[in-house]
Amino acid sequence: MIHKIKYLFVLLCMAFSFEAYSQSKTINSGWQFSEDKNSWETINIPHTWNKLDAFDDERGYRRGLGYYKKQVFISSDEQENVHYLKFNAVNQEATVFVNGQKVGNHKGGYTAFNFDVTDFVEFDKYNLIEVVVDNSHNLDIPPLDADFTFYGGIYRDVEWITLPKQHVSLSDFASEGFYVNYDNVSEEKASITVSVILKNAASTDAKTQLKLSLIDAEGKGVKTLSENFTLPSDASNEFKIKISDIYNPKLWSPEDPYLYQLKLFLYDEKGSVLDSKSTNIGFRWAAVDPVKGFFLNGKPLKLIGVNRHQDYKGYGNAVPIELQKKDIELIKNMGANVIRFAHYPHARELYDLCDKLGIVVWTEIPIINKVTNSDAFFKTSINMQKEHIKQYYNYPSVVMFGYMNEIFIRLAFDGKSTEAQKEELKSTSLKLATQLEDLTRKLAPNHITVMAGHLNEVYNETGIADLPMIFGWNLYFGWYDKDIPDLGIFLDEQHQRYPNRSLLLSEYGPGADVRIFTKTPKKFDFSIGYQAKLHQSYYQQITARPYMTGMTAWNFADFGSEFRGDAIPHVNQKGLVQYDRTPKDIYYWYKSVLDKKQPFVHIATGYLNDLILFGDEAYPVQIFSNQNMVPVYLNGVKLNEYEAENGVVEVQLPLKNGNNKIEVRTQETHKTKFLEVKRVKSLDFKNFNRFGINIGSHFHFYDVEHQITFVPDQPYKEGWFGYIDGTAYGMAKDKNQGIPHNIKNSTSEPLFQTMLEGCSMYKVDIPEGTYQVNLFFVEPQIKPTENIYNLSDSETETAPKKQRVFDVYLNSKTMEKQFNLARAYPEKYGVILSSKISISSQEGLTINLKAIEGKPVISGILIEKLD
Ligand code: GCB
Repeated sequence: MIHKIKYLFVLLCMAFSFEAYSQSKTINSGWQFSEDKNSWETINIPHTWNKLDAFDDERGYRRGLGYYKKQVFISSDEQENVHYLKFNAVNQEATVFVNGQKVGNHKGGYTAFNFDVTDFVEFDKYNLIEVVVDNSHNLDIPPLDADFTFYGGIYRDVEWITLPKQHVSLSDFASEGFYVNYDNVSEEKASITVSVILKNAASTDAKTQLKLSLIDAEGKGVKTLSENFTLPSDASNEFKIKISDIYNPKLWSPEDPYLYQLKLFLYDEKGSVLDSKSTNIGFRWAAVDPVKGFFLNGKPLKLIGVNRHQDYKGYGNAVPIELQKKDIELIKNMGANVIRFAHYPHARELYDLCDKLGIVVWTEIPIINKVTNSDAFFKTSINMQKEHIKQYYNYPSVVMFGYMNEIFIRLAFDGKSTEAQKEELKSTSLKLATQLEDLTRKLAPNHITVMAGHLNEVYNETGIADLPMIFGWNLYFGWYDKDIPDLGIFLDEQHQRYPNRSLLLSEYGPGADVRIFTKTPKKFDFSIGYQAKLHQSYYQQITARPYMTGMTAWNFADFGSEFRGDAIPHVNQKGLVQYDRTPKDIYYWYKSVLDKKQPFVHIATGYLNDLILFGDEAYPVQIFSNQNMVPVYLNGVKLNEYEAENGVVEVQLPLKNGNNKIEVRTQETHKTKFLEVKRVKSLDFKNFNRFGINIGSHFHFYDVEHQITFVPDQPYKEGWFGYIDGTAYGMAKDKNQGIPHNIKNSTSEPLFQTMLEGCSMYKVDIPEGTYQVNLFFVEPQIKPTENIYNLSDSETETAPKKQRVFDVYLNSKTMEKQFNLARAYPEKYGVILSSKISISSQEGLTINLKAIEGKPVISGILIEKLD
């Protein structure tokens, strides 16, 4: 017993002595934050001041300054130590003060930085830390411009790190101070060389010992090495230790992410621990071949996965790390084997998780869309890439280091610059790319360098696409460009022209809103059906081409993009999961083709519900499965056993009126979905009392706000409903240009966005009765006809030159006279006119839009039967 207590005591002492040496603690709680230094609020890190305003037109997205302060007590027990203040990310420029004195400044919002604050600390006192954060547009800090929101704030952990005078350096671009190089890895044998930067902050030389242990996943020691180093005073020195002859190493791969641990201990002369570090070790080797694709451990591996942005609904970029880790689990669970952390380094904990779960990583810095021709921009970019590589170097999952995305996109859409200015921009971009490529190859000689470009010949012409080891194309055929099958045509042509270039499809995907579904998916309709169609085809096209190293879908999740408006304002909706990470159907389709471990079935009805079906019309539903044969039952009756191709079968379901039970039953799986349907023979309002039409559109829209699924539009059919004249507005062949985004006062964007223009008559054949009729309108001109909402101005000043003015009648009853959306409402304002009307027998409802000037528009109708 006494022996045991003694043992415990020794252990405790060891723990304490260890603690007294190197210690890192997060100081995230209870900071004071202010936008103006007048009123302060108490917040916790992670924090951003843009989590709400970037989604709210009324508040407006504030890019500017944010002030943070916090007091930290430092005891005189720590007087002999050195002190570091570490910020894991602050977007995008931070100036840090301790006790009123400036300790430093850092530019760049996605990498860590630290300051040695030893000389600023006052002991046995509260020390005041102040941070001025700036996320204003700054021409010297990348990204200058990009399709995501630049949330300002201290959004990753802040740490106070206390170290003995001799320690593993923290000053090499805020890295961990040691780097693992895999010199030689094969199935038989491996060796690693570890470079460690040891710092001695004391004014005398110090004798130390560095011990390295390699431990396998079962916790067994594989190799241990110790070396003695005398550290010269006031200096940092790099030492290299080689661990060789590791026989039959277990290899790391997505299938079997076997990890070893490397532990480093720095001891003083007496044998007490001064500092310790550890990292995952994954033995693997990666290679690319321009004809055969990507290889891991000598075997071909098609990289299939996603891009990820770090923000999350309701949090901006200040997302709790546990929530972020869920993303990586979801991605793995989908069957993906690669993540492109776009367009900037993400939290380091996630890379650790990629090591553990087995996901190959492409990581990059945010030099996007455009560069500035200034020394300062170059300097920040180079510094950022150094931080990036050094901080993320040791994760075995990190296979690819990148540094630029679509760097010529501004140039391509620039109508203003002269040819000379354009040439200058090209050569500046090329110059910076060359510097970054050289730097990356030098700092990370065992990694693969990457860059992504958009569909434009300029990447070939300038030769920029030949710099990296893999060139990523971001291709949106069937969305921004031409059609879905053009993907393969383009890639084959590129491969033929540049046979020595390794290619990856680094981005692709359409926007998709779970509220939108249709039997006839079309480009730019944001339907889940179109999303399925595009992804399914892209997957086939890429897997059929061995030269393609892989594909990463844009994007894992919907994300905030302040200037953008898809079917949800300020959100880019190309996610496979929603902004709150609820999977869209397509997520499950990927699982059905990528994850073969367990039998899997998904019935892709999404938010499809409360469908109104006319006559005997059937509705097509896709079923995703990794099984070959899919037996489908409807309401207990077997319809058929269908053969799944490319992970999918589409079944025309003869749904009955009421609740339908769709089942897929195999020996191993049983999936059920219920679908509520109203099957109608006429608009008799017998088994429904509300009826909504999404005018000008071919899709159903499930409207949360009005709690109804609007049916698609059609030309008038007797006994039903439809338009007599008019054309669908905005759904142009190629783009949704012209559709108003960010509709004010409503979340029913897709209802307002699609509309008929020039419709003078719309008929709905409803029986005798009293109804509430709601008509939906919005002025579709993005730049409305002149100045709109300025009622105080005189008529002559504001009178639009060209406008649309029309009278609205329900049957013969006037609903609105001289209706002028541009004149009477703010820009992009969703307007609802509502009126009660009694309809006599045989009369039906006719909406007459009588043009006075310009062409009338109408977006939707919702009719409710009152009695
Ligand atoms: C791209 C960009 C990405 C955008 C995406 C889109 O090519 O690289 O940042 O978000 O397109 O959705 O348009």
